[in-house]
Amino acid sequence: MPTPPADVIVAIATAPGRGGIGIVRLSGTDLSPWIRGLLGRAALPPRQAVHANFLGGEGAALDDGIALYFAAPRSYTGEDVLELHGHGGPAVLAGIVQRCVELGARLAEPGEFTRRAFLNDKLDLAQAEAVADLIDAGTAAAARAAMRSLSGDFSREVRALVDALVHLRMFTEATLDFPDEDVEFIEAARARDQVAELAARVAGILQRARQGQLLREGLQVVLIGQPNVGKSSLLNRLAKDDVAIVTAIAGTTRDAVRQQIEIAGIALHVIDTAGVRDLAAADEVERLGIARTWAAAAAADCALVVVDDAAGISAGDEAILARLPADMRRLVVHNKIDLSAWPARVESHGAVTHVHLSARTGAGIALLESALLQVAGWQATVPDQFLARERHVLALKAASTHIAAAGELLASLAPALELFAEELKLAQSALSAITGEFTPDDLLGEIFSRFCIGK
Ligand SMILES: Nc1nc2c(ncn2[C@@H]2O[C@H](COP(=O)(O)OP(=O)(O)O)[C@@H](O)[C@H]2O)c(=O)[nH]1
Ligand SMILES: [Mg+2]
Repeated sequence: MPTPPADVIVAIATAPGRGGIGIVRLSGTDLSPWIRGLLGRAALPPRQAVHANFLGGEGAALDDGIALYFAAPRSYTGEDVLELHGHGGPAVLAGIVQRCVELGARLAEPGEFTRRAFLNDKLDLAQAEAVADLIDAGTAAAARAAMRSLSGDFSREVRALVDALVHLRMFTEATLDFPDEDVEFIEAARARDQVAELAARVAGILQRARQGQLLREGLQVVLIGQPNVGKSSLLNRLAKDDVAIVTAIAGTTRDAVRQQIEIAGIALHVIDTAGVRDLAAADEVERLGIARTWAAAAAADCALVVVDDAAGISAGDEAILARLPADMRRLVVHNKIDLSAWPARVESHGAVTHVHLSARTGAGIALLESALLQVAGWQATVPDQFLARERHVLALKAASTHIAAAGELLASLAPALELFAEELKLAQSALSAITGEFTPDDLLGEIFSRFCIGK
């Protein structure tokens, strides 16, 4: 692991704008020039709030606040850290940062404090990512799952798997030196049982990570259908707010309206679109709106195709369904059941779920919400999700593929132990990438550049 750069970095750690307090944070190997220059003191006691003036170049006070000093390694970054808690105004904080730069500090890059924490082994890569995910979490459930990863639960499970793989590899490598004992090896190490157990553990973690990925990223849902079937009314009902204009005039919605809603902690990004109809009937604005409808549909994870319950699925609706990408998840919503007095209900026709409801009265909306969660792949029964990223899910999938391959090799009468050992090794390196044991520099750059400045 490379040694972290020793230069002193500085950034405003609090959100931009005005606030009760604002925090400027410095990190580096020796902060005494800043303690002297900014606070006029030779040293600060670690981990104690010290009330002080923050001094400008001429010795006049820029602000009056609290200084907190953390001596390495007991700090967020593992280096010496100085936090200046001042008044939360943009000009005040910019003045303090400016003074720090005059004293020789450099402006921190996004995520640089956390990157240093990672390089100094204060947290592993999955935990560092959880820091950013916790800050970005849009729902309470996502925040809880991020906290679980940040506290190291996810990393611990992954590490335990890596340890088990290493153990089995050691056994295998030792046997490889005595080629006649292959079969005894399998018996002695209970290798088949061990591989089966590893496969089950990876599958369990993968399931929890998949759910966490859904929590983190949510689902893009597009409302699509013919004019006047009630798409905008349905959006308003789901959002519990009047976000889209509703009228009895066909062609009211011109531009796509986006709204984030939350169901059981999952963020759904719902897009209401212009109704799809014969282009000859539409004016130019509506034609452009219809083009946007198809663009939005192409980018979504799931389509809610809305139809009029009394009319049923018309030829126009069939055409819309046929034009959706073949692999796109879809639900058909039969709206306006209040007019026909049919009860709200869910029906499955083949692989497609149909929900009969009324956007006007709200009857059947709860059925639609649970159908949406089901289409999204949400399993409320999976406990303790880890707020995982695509990267983690892919690594877990790779590990599970290699463990399965290892299991198949063992199934043969004369197993090829070299290949078996190789599969175990590949599974191990896939898992190690999650916690960052073997992580290329460009991946680190990519991960930390997405952080906010000051974290
Ligand atoms: N009776 C009844 N009318 C509805 C319902 N949903 C929407 N509407 C009416 O249908 C018309 C078109 O609704 P709108 O949401 O603008 O449809 P869109 O063109 O698909 O977005 C409006 O007059 C709505 O009040 C419903 O569930 N029941
Ligand atoms: Mg509309």
